[in-house]
Amino acid sequence: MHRTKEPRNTVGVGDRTLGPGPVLVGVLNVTPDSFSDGGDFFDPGKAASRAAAMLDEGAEIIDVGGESTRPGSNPVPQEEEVRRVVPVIQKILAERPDAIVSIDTYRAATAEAALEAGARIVNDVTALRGDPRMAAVAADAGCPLILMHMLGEPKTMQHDPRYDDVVREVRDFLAGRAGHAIAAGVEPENIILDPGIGFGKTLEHNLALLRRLDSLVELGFPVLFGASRKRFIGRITGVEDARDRVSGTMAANVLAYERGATFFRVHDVRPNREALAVAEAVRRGSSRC
Ligand code: HH2
Repeated sequence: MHRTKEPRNTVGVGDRTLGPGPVLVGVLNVTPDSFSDGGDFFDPGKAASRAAAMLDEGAEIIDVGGESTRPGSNPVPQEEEVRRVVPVIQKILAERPDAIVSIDTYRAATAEAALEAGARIVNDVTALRGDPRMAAVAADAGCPLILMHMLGEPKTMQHDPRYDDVVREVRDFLAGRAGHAIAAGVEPENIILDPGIGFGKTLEHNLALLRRLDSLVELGFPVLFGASRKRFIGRITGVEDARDRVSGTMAANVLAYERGATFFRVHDVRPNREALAVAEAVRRGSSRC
């Protein structure tokens, strides 16, 4: 049995509060091989311009990653990951000092280098299982920490993933990882949970997690939803090219917002911000403008 807690939909970063309205997290992949934008932002100048454009479109966080976790991808050496992300974080913050950057890594040394360069959130797709030092790094930094569910590892995770009850198993896993993080010294207020859409999940698993996202929200931590351009959207809509999956992504995000998600990790910031602004206005009975 899990205990139901009051939903929480804000997180503090320095003197800023993110939420309770929808928070757009702009994806910045500094990789040659990401599934939808691989190679586009490998150059630090291009990456920083992309970050600035996403901030102008309404992103509140820029999530910088130096290793693709798409199905079938291979890990990159840790030093190479740092060489990719640190100059980009520095350049973003030189141009936009107020930007909130998160580092998408499961490696403690990369997280440390990114935090040193000015990142203020750690996004760990292994939920602290990838590196035994990561919990201590996040606890010492006192920064928000995203814990994501993944079954298996990127290389093989889409080879016949199976669950008895995907919603219960993902919820129990995330509750356990949040407990582990808190035991290691991470403040509960800094924890964000993520069902890990597409990470060891079939189309049906992704749909069940979206349909029952409220059961993750009930754990009492803000929830991040990351469906942007993913394959299950293409399977439903028939859109092959990942870059053209924005309409399906918007629909998924609005449904996730309705079920209590606060953070939305997206490649296409403006259309998703607009769709979520409408959803928020309906919920609140007025718009922000
Ligand atoms: N999805 C991807 C990468 N990081 N982090 C969180 N917290 N949640 C997600 O759903 C998530 C994530 C995969 O998408 P993308 O970064 O676009 O692709 P790639 O891994 O190929 O770089």
